Amino acid sequence: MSAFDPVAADKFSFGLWTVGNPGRDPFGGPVRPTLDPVQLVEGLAACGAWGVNLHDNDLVPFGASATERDNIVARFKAAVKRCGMCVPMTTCNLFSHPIFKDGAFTSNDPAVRAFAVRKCMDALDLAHDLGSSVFVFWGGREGTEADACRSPIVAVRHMREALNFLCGYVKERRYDIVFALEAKPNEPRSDTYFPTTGHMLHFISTLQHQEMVGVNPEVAHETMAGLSMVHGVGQAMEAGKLFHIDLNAQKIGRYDQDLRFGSEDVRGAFLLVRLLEGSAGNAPYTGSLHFDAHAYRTEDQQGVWDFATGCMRTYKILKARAFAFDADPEVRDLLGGQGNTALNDALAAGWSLERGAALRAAVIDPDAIGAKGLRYERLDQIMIEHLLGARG
Ligand code: GLT
Ligand code: MN
Ligand code: MN
Repeated sequence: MSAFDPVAADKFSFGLWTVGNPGRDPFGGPVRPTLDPVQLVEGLAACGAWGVNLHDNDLVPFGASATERDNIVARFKAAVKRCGMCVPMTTCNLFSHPIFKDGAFTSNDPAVRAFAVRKCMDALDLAHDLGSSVFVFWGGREGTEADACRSPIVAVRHMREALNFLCGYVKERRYDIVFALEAKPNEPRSDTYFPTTGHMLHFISTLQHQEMVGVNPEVAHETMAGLSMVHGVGQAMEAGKLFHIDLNAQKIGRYDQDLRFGSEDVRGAFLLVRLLEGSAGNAPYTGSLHFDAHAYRTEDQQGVWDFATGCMRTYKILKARAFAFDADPEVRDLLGGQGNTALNDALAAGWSLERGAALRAAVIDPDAIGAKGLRYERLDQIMIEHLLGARG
């Protein structure tokens, strides 16, 4: 067994919709057979994944009777148990059925909003039944083309009402579940409400039970918005709001590609893993590491398992590279020396008359500081050399 082979302690998970993606795209139909959820669980277990995540309708078809549902769920739970896996996250499909064509929680029609909330209540029951501790909300249809159709102010209010309602449901049922909100700037809608993780973070602070709501940033979605995933995730971690993460890869300026983790922007992936693992000294993220990606359309089922294995191996290789980088004596030297610690402590302690006076009295030479090189060229080159395997 190689050091980069996945083990349960890594907490790697995949959605049924990821390894089960048959390769359909807007220009062509499926290129792979649709596998049964039980086959997908078995395949994931064979690859060494720890968890399997799902939408309600990835498992239970829309409109199934209660008996059908119970039989499907019982069979699936038995497979998960037999394979030694778990279902760390469940979510609700609020985007496929035509009723959601103009949004779910933000639809103008109260009947659509009620239907969406009710569907989530059922999906939360399923999440509890499967033992999930996180419930993701991805509002794929919460947006517009004809923007005159609704005020964005009203859309935000309706979104808040739905989430407050569902937080109330979870509390009433005493489910041990938290919510994670996933942003995306566009696709399938022309413009999505709450387009970035930053928008979500502020919105969460306006909710009734904000302590049970965090974010689920996705590499592809932040990249589509032209933003730094690492910075967004860092802000979420600092706020104690990184409840889940969707790992994949994406080229800038493209449709949502959901590529194999680390297959594009390797340095972005490296910096993300470094942050999540805390190799630079920050508190690490301890939740599950979910891959929301799918195999190229060129692949058959074996290629899908190659893809899944690749996501996990690349994560572990980057993790080893991150720790090697942060342990490198030259890196420690370059990042060491935090400057004037008295000023640092005064700023951290906050305003007081005394500290205000101390700041005014401190000897600070702006020209000397401005003239000094920071040696980031060297730092970045060392990082590249670690990444390319030429060092450490
Ligand atoms: C869909 C979307 C993803 C979301 C999933 C959860 S479904 O595949 O593209 O980004 O995370 O609803
Ligand atoms: Mn996602
Ligand atoms: Mn995506």
